[in-house]
Amino acid sequence: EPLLLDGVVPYPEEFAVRYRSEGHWTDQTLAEMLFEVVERVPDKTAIIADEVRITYGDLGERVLRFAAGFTDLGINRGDRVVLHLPNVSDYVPILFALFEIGAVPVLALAALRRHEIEYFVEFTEARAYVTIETHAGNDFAALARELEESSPNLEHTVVLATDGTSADVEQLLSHGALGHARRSLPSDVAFLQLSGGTTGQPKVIPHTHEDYLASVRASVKIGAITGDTVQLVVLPLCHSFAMRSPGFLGVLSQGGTIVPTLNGSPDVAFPLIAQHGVTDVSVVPPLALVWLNSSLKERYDLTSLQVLRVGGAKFSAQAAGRVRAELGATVQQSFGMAEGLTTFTGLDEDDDTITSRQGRPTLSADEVVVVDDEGTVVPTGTAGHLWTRGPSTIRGYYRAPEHNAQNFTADGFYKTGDIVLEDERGYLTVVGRSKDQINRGGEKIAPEEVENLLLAFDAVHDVSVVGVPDEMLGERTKAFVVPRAGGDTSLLTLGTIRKFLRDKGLAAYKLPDVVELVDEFERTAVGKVSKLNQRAK
Ligand code: J2J
Repeated sequence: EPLLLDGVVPYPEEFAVRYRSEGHWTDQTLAEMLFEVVERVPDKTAIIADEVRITYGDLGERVLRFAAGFTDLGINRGDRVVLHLPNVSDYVPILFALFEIGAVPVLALAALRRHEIEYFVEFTEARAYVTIETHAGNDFAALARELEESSPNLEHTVVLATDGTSADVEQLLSHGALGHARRSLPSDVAFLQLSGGTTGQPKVIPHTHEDYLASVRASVKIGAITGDTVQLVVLPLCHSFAMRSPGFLGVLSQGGTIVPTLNGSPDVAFPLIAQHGVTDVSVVPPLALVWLNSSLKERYDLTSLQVLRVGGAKFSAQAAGRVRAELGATVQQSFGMAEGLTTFTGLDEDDDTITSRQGRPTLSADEVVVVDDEGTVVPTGTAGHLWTRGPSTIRGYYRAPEHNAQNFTADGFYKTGDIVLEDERGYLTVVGRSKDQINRGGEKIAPEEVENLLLAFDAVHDVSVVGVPDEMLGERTKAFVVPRAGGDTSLLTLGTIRKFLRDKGLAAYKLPDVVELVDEFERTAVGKVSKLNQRAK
């Protein structure tokens, strides 16, 4: 019986039939993908984390022990479990344990805090919350206790230790191991991922096993992932780029090795590359620049590195052109979105394509159209809005009918909010954005979410949050604030505003970098705040 989660927009049957007959969707779940490899190469190293090597055999065993533990808690197929973890070694076993039992992990960035997590726990009606004691100075053990009090649907919290094993983990692992079996179907929702968002409340993205694996398998080929791949994972494991483009799922599907790390800075990443013979890594543009500009390049042997994949935000052609000479790796540009479509440049393409395009769609069944403001297709080579539909692109956000009506066309194309050019060969160049979102070096911020919180600040009359140009990050966040009449403007500093938002429990990367007080906002002809003009300032 298929799992029916209310609030999920299914793929129309005719598309499902086509995606299966064309081989994009196969009869496999994510858990089955892993256990096939566990059987085939039990002694190969799957994960290297904190000096510990975990073989595929050990990984399979740990997955099945966690699976027994979650089952004992009463977590079943279809139950949502918020997974709020940084790149620690148990991330992968816990994720696959949830896949194994058909539970639906809600993948939350470790950088998120109370404001966001509380919302996701409630919105998805999660039955369990899995986190780590502390991360980046945040006390998530305390957050777990708060959520237990405040969220009626939440029955269990599991808190990992920052070092070593926690009592919660020991308890979970104390139930023996399940046998691997089919407990969910390829068409089931496998997990919920969080969108970068454009609205006050972030949107939730449901992916099925078959839709996700279609993209994983195709990216593996384009990214040249094999059993010999050693992939350093510096991006958050829960992010789409890190998961499937080709990501750690791609590497695990081939029996390669992943090396998750909490920190991608050269002093941590370069020694890991040298020590473990890392061949492959995916990064956001600001980190690529830090690596390129680091003098530590000369100190460590980085010759094993074959592919530096860059995406999440626009990578300049100038920086891309430096990678081969300075890091000895081939650049693979990737443009993609958690909602679905991904594009890559090929590894053996000419330099112009590699440095100045963001790639072409991963799956032969990906449909891409570039349209003007009226929705009319524009000529090849002309900038326009990117709309897309395909075997790995969702048909709607979870439990969001009004938002879906605006962001998907009647025939199921997702309106990405990106402005692109498509060349004759089908390669895309990203030239801009129509959605109200800030891309702060690959980290996505919904201005409306920050604005809504700031409107509750006493001294604030009105606020508009925009991205302004930044050399390293591409964009940083600026808040234009109109003070309340007669209020004390000395209360409105960058420091007080950031503190206010921190106290509200907002993730640190969403805090404004700059604040400017203004008397009023420039308005467009129809009276809307002119964000376009603000972005130039
Ligand atoms: C310009 N903008 C880009 C790029 C993403 C692979 C790679 C990236 C993501 C990702 C992903 C860009 N140049 N190279 O999920 O699987 C902006 C666009 C896009 C939004 C999606 C993957 N690569 N972007 O970044 O869901 O605006 O996914 O719509 O985080 O990032 O962000 P996200």
